[in-house]
Amino acid sequence: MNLSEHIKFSPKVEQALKENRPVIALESTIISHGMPYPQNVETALACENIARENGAEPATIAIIQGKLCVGLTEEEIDYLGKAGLSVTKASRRDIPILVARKQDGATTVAATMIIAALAGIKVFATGGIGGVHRGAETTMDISADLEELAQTPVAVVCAGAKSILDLGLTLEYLETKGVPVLGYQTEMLPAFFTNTSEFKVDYRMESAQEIADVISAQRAIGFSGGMLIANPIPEKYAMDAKVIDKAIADAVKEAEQKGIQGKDTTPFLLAKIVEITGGSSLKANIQLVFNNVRLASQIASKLQ
Ligand code: PSU
Ligand code: MN
Repeated sequence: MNLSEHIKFSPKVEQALKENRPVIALESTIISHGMPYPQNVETALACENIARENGAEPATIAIIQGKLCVGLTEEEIDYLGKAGLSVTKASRRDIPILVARKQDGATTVAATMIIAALAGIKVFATGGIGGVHRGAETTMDISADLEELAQTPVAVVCAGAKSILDLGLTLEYLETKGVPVLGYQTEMLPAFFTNTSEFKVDYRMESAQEIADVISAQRAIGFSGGMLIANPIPEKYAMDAKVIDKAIADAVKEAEQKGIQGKDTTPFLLAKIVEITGGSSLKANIQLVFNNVRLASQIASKLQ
């Protein structure tokens, strides 16, 4: 068996890659585990349109019946959205099992990076990455996304990190692993729902071209890792810091009380925050993802 038996490209993505046109990767855990139905499916389809409007072919990535799929049909996106938590949340460790068993998996940032890299896609847009969780000094809950950023050559555009994570420790971990953290038109790490935090990014970038040049340099000198591009939520969609901080603190407390662990932690917290904020966090979440898709598409276009 060789790799090509395991990867399946959609015709549009295959064509775009063949013609060396800009392509961006999109993940699928955000669809099944990151947002409720039907907003998850609407958002995923809207992201694909926004990528095309900005000159990039979208490749939404998931594992379907054991195939590493690069580019999904509308039916597949709808299936992942409807199935929700019943689909396996697939990170690096899960991929061989799902492939061997010919099962389905919604890919996390880590797994999406792996499949994007196999497909030759260099830029990936998401909402938030996993990171070092609050309390990780006792739980050791550190997302596999960080290890992937250290070793897989894909640039990930996100809206910073949610404060369900320990932002300071997440940045320390990325520094140790040698992952560049670039701020798009900001010196401060955005905190997902809000456009700033008390933490600094490594470098401020002014344009998509400047970011594309850093990616090209990373490849040219033969570095194997990825990089993180933090793109602040547009001001008009940003949430009130007090409101969202309280919602996150309450969600984290409830997760502890209920003994939520391991891969269930992030989806539990995401759903709880939507519930506590009466859906206003979901609106912000959707807009920041759109904003990231726009920037990722521009970067991919400049990389050509
Ligand atoms: N953060 C978000 N939304 C998400 C996720 C994280 O704001 O949907 C998802 C991403 O797929 C990310 C995964 O890769 O959760 C991280 O999960 P864990 O913390 O279990 O590694
Ligand atoms: Mn974890």
